[in-house]
Amino acid sequence: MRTLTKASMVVPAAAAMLLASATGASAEDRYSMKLLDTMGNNSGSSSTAEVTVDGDKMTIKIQGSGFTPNSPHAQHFHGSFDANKDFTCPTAADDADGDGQVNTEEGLPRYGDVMISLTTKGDTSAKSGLAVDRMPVADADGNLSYERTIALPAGAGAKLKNLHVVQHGLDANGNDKYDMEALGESSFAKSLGVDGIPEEATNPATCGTVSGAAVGAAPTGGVDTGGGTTDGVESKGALGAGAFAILAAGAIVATRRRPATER
Ligand SMILES: [Cu+2]
Repeated sequence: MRTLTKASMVVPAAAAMLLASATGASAEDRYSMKLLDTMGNNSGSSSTAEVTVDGDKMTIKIQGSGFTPNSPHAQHFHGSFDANKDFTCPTAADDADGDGQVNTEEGLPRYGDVMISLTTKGDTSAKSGLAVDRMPVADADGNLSYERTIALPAGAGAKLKNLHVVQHGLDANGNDKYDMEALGESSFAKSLGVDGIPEEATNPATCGTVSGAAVGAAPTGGVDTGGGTTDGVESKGALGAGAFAILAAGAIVATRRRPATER
């Protein structure tokens, strides 16, 4: 009788533990995000993202539409893991030169540096921020799908809600490709020593905060927005001139192909 009593006590305890883990007593956090053209860049792009954080492991799924077809779209978590530095998504107010596009440099003070590069394979650190050969490519209809599980830096999982996702690359003149005719050359790429990259390829297309916080709010830290313009991957120092090599090669191919397709 005594063993039976013990067994009957153990079973409910085990069941209770199972129930606890099934009802979210684990460290898993889920975020549903909308990635929108908060910049007013007329990208025509939008995405939904699902982020699941389990300790320092993150799974992110992105489903988007309205992207430049058959073209790579760099995408990153921007901001800072330091909760005191309050970066967020840019708005049209960040269009410093008033040309109707918040370009990469204009967005940086608002959205901060690259923290995680959402590549399709390999490295996901800030160093891969412009590894366009490992960024997702929109299909022929401009739809973009992405899913990856990423090991985060130690302690970063809990801080992910400080960040936001930015997807880059838009088609301002609606000709289904990145070209110079629309917005000219990317001054950002040029600052990295790579000529001939269309600004369309580098401008932000969508943005969404992990926390769901309102975009474009004034940074709570006053003027200290974290040095986003000086020490990150999208600043000059962290990238070699080869960062855009693949994109440059793609542009050359597109240029060469054009006469053939128009003939
Ligand atoms: Cu970015």
